[in-house]
Amino acid sequence: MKINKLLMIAALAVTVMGTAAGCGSSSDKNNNNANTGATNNAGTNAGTNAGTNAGNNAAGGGGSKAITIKAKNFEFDQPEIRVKQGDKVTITLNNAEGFHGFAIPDYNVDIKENNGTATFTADKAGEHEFHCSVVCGAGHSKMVGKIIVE
Ligand SMILES: [Cu+2]
Repeated sequence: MKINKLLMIAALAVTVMGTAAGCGSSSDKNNNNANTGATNNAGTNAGTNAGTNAGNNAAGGGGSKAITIKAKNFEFDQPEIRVKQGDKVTITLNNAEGFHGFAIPDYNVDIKENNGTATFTADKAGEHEFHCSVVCGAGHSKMVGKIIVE
């Protein structure tokens, strides 16, 4: 009976010490985690807001823009087209030599006839590939370019 009582006290002491130690170390870990998380969130938010605002400010479009592209074997006369975001863009394809098409997949544009036109609103910022959409010969795959919406 006396031995049992001693054992119980010893066990209780170990339990209390263990709990205290466990509490302290886990609370330290929690504090570290909370600080790291807060710092990361602040960084992400600042970056996103700055990017969005800059993009909106840069967009001064909304006008109409007519562009005629001349195609020959095997290139377009403008490998790079620049428009403002929000512009209503009308493209005319003029086949100066050979027979070619003009497609901008991102804007669902695909002109396949000589002096054909397509009109779209340049609402997606960034670079969008365009290419010849009529298999025209040996240099067909080289007939690519990009439209830059800024
Ligand atoms: Cu082609």
